[in-house]
Amino acid sequence: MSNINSKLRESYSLTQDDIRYYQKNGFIKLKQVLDEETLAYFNEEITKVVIEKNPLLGKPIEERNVFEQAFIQIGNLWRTNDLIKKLVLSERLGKIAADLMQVEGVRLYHDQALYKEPGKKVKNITPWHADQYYWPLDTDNTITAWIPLQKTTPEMGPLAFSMESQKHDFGRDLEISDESEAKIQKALSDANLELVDEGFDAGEISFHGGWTFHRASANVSNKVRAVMTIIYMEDGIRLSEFKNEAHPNDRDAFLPGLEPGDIAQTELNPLIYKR
Ligand SMILES: O=C(O)CCC(=O)C(=O)O
Repeated sequence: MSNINSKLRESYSLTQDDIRYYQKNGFIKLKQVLDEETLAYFNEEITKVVIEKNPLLGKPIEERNVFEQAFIQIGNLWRTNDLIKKLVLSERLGKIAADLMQVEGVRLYHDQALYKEPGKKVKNITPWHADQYYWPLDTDNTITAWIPLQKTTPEMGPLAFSMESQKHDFGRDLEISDESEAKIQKALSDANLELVDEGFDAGEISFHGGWTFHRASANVSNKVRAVMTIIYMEDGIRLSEFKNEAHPNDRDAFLPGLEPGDIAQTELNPLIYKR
């Protein structure tokens, strides 16, 4: 573990081109951010917790709603496990997030594991959406690190991104649903935006902004797609007004006790990186 700890602190060599690519396109895929040893270690640790906490275990996939079919979702794992905490609060990942967003510092908004089960019978896609629909945050400076815990082939439902879609505001009012899949797909096609939908090598991680539209195909392989995500927000930002039903729920879960206008900072939102 001490070896893994020091790797999680080491700086990743992000280039100016990487930063420009992210700023233009709203996402980036970076290779070799984690090595195979680190990945295997966290795959085992995170999978143990997901199995222990899986609220959908035993519910047949055919009886789940669209959101539940897309993936098993377990949040704030860093609070339940000191080992996972090392990954979520990793300075290496936090600095990449701050550099891509070009901000002085980042705090944790929350983490979540997203496990997409193999589903031959049900098309367990993740419909098109932008994450920030769910977040009561008064900023565009949010970013998600999507960390596949194994090599992820196209058959396993890797995350796919619509290039430069953060510059468009259609569909920002849609939650993850069949409706978001259909309407956003149409709007993105009408706007001729390019899709990046490719597998991930082991250790490759993507970062996408809060308003970047993304989706994932169904997992039609015979393996679970194990993914950990870490959501960062710029240090010092404030809560926005609540504009939909998700906002007070997210506030209760990730920013407890705060009101619109307050600085987004509670014991659940540690500072991960500051220049
Ligand atoms: O893992 C997935 O299928 C969806 C992930 C996602 O939407 C996200 O991390 O923002």
